[in-house]
Formats: sequence, C-alpha cells, structure tokens
Amino acid sequence: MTTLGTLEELPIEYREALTDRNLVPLWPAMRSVLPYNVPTRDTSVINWDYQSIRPLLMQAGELTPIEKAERRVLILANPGHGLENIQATPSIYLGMQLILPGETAPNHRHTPSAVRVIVEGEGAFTTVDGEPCKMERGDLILTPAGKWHEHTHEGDGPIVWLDVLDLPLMYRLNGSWAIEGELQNTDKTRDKSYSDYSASGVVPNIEFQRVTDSSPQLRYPWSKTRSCLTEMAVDHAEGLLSISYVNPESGRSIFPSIGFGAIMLRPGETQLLPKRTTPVIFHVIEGAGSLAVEGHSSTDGSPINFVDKDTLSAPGYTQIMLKNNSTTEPLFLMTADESPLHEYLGIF
Ligand code: 1HN
Repeated sequence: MTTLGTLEELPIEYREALTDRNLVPLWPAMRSVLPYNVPTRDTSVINWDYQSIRPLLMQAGELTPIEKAERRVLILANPGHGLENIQATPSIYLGMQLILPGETAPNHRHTPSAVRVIVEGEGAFTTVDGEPCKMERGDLILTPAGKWHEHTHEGDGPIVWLDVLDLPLMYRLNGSWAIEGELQNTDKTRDKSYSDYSASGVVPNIEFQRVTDSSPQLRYPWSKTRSCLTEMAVDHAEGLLSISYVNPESGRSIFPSIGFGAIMLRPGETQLLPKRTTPVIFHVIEGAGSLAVEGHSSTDGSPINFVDKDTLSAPGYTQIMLKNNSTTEPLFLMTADESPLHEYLGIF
C-alpha cells in the first residue's frame, strides 16, 4: 500500500493559500474517502428494546400534548452515526410514535417517504390522500412522498408505531420539506387499495397508471405476510424463509429509497443471512431470538438477545446470524434496508 502525503507535510503558507481559494488537496484524505477493500461502516449494532422505550414514550404523552408535538416521537438514533444526525442507517430514520385516545396528528405532506409498522394498540387509522388505512399490529402503512397524511386514534389505549423514513437521505440532498393542510376528515370506512390489491397476482383495471415509483397499495396487512411465510414453511423444509414487500404494479421495491421485507425462522432454527452491501434494520413482530454480527456484539462477546417489539440495526458488508431462541414457536421479523438505492447505484 502506497503511503500518501499528509496535510502536516505541506508548508503552512501553501495550506493557507489553498483554503483562501476554497481548495483542498485530495491525497491526505484519499484513504478515508476511499478505503481499501471495505467501506466505512458507521452503523452500530444496536437493540432499541421496546421494554425500555415504552415508559419513556408514555411519559412523553404526559409531558407534551399533541398540539405541542405535531408528531409525538422518540427517535431511534444510532450512536455510530452520531445521535444528533438522527440516522438509524446512513439513509434510514426510525422513530417510535405515540398517539393517545381521541388525539389526531394533523394533516401534512412532505418529500420524505414513510412507512409505519404498528407496534401496539388498535382503533387508529392513517388517512392517506383521503383513504383511511386501518392500523393493526405488524401492518405496514405507506405514506409515499407527497401524499397527504394525518393520524386519528379512536381506540381506548395508546397506539404506538415505528416510523421508517428516508429522511436522512432527503435532508442531505437538501430536498426535505413539508406543507401543512386542513384535516382530511374522511367519512370512508376503508381505503380503496384494500380492495384494489387484496389478492396477490391480481391487479385492478380501474386506474391505468400501471407503474409508479412508489406503491399504489397503501396498507400491507401483517396477517397476509404471516400466512404467506407459514405456508412457505410447509413447502420449504430448509433455507431462509423471507419475502419482500413490492409495488404490486411493478414488482419492484415499494419505495425507490428503502426496501422492506419479512423473515420467518422456524422453531429452534439458526440462519446465516446472505452477506450484503446494505445496512439493515430488524423489527421483531413475534417471538424471541438473538442477533450475532461479525466483529460486533454485546460487551461480553455473546449475541444480542431480543424479544417481540424490539428494533435492531446492523451494518452492511458483514456476516449476520439470526437465531430463534424458541424450540416450539416461530420467530417473525420485519426488515428495512437500503437495497433499492444500492441497486440503482450499481453497487448492490
Ligand atoms: C412525519 O411526517 C411523521 O407523519 C412521523 O407521522 C415522523 C419524522 C420526520 C419528519 C416527518 C408522521 C416524521 C415525520
């Protein structure tokens, strides 16, 4: 490996002359922007365990009325990226959002795209461009870039969901902005994508814009994903059981930025995930297990244990091992990653 010259080796007058002209020499920075063999991997292995998040989120419900919050969220920030940068991975933002009975989070729309993964509670819905999307445990509710959305809670207990947005990417592109709107106040009882895309392999002939970058289906019920994975398990005795959430019109990722999927581990099973370029987020829908990431683990060197409702992160370019800690029950995880961007950029 060639040893490159450093900044300190350059005469101070020369460095000042460069700075005065907004110039920077490349060679002292070369290895850090272009390391050999493996990229910089800032994403730390973290478990944001729900058991410790929940009381703090409920406290936010007492401390801050919805009118003072607009969105009452605790951000799941990855220390590897610096907490102040609100990144879970380089381009993914995560937050736990709380709405109390009778509250409405006001209508707005913005350039970042968002998915909500429902964590607990029932009786709430997100209205997306006039379509009310019911929120049940494990469901994915999409609010693609530019679509109006407000959240209404008519149930009894609190409702909590995980927000997954491409906000860090959008923000650094200087492309993140929002518009406020009047409440949509729909009197519809369900969203039309519920009927339009209720069967896989069957698509409606009512709206003829066949391919859009973001999925026209707004709600992906967990019950369907779960039954698909358990049906797959009947016909596949071994191998990784996983699905991708896709735009039903194009077969491609539901967003151009973030890819979503789900994994099932059979009782007692351990799976080595295919080594990939993209960092990944796991959210535990059902079951208990452990995560082991090559070169990263808890301080005693053992894998990180998790239970349902926990959310974890792992960097790219590493070997990831998942284990189902139960010998009788399956384990179900949702995943979010940056694969659509890596594919678009030709590095996946
Ligand atoms: C947003 O619009 C929501 O609509 C949640 O629920 C979290 C974080 C940053 C920017 C916009 C929501 C958000 C957000």
